[in-house]
Amino acid sequence: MTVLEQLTSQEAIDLENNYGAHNYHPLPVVLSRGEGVYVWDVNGTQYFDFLSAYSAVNQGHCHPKIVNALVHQAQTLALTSRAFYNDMLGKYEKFATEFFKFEKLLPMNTGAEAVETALKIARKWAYEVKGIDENEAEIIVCKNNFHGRTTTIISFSNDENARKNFGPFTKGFIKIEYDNIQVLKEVLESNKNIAAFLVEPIQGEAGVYVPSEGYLATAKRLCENHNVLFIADEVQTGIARTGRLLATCGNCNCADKNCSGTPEVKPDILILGKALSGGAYPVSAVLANNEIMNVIKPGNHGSTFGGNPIAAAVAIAALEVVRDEHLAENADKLGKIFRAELSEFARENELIKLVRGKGLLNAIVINDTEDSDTAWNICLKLRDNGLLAKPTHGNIIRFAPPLVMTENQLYECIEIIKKTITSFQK
Ligand code: IF1
Repeated sequence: MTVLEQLTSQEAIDLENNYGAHNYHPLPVVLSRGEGVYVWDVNGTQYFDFLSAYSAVNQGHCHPKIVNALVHQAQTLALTSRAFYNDMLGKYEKFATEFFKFEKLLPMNTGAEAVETALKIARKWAYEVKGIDENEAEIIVCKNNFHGRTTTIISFSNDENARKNFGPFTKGFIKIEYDNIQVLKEVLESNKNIAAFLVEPIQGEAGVYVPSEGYLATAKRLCENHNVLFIADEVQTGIARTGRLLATCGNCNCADKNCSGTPEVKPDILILGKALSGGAYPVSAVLANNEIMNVIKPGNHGSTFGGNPIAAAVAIAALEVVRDEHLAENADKLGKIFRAELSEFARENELIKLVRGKGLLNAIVINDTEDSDTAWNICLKLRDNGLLAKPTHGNIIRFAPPLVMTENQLYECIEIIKKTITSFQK
């Protein structure tokens, strides 16, 4: 068998089991092609993609504008390292900082790297600007967070699956309950060594938990009052996924051409990844204004691929697609239809406990025990019915299609979901 020979599903699965680390438990489907909202398996079966590579493919699979930018730059200049300047990075940094209304951008590759970068910036700012004693800085995080899988990040996770036997862990983090302003206020008032508060505007992996109205704005205001940096991890919620350019835009309407750029909650540090490249290439970024970002000096931080010319070209194209195809507006409109239709269906169907989300980041909570395999079995049946989705934790199924989906396609998918869940009627 040559590496380019077409595999059967089982051959592909066997190869991964035999030669790959077993760090995932994928749904049994072997994909070989993607375009827009569709993916196809090795047998040519077509599916609606309702995971979007965990919100990395917001612009749709293999978007021609993004792929063309990737191919052209790859044929021109792929990688220089940061030992030298290149003619793409500055253009990207200017474009992206103006796009998100910050003064500076630090380019990285994966979301976890960008989270680690934000933590380092916050700590350095705490020592050199706020004046906290060195090595005493604390960063507040939320229980049930997901920010990546590095050793420091799992140090403040409470997911035993992600933590067990990976110690010893990094110190300097205080875990509080998500969406609880009172406990955040108490920690800020009782501890002078707080550098920052790191939060997901919606807790994706935890099960698409949307916080109470005003939670993020009040949390930001409390941080301001205590000279603490508000860090928004928008790796999953950013880039139009929740119906706004950023989830921290809140009710501010990005579709308004006169967007003042002062969203409901302006983070001190913004973390982006995933759809920053439309899923075509690993691109992440940390954005902040000069007073914070200028604590970083040559030699403090970096990465071989961070800010490479291909990443720069792809990210510009990916953001232009978000803007020119009005993806935030579309996500807002289709998300409202999705939740209305499935909430109505839930009222007549005992298997669905509730539907929640924002924009096209939604989840259905299955009315079964946490350890039941009902959600998994529903996803297997959804696959058989032509739609790919996957449970987050236990009995919660995340539904996150590419933001380029049309209304007709959405209604077709809603019918597939309803038909599938009905077939599980006890
Ligand atoms: C996997 C989860 C989602 C993220 C937020 C940082 C990162 C992520 C809010 C790190 C990454 C990915 C990781 C991916 C599956 C997916 C995921 F299930 F793991 F938790 F989306 F919810 N901040 N999320 O969601 O970014 O380093 O992965 O580029 O690990 O399988 P990354």
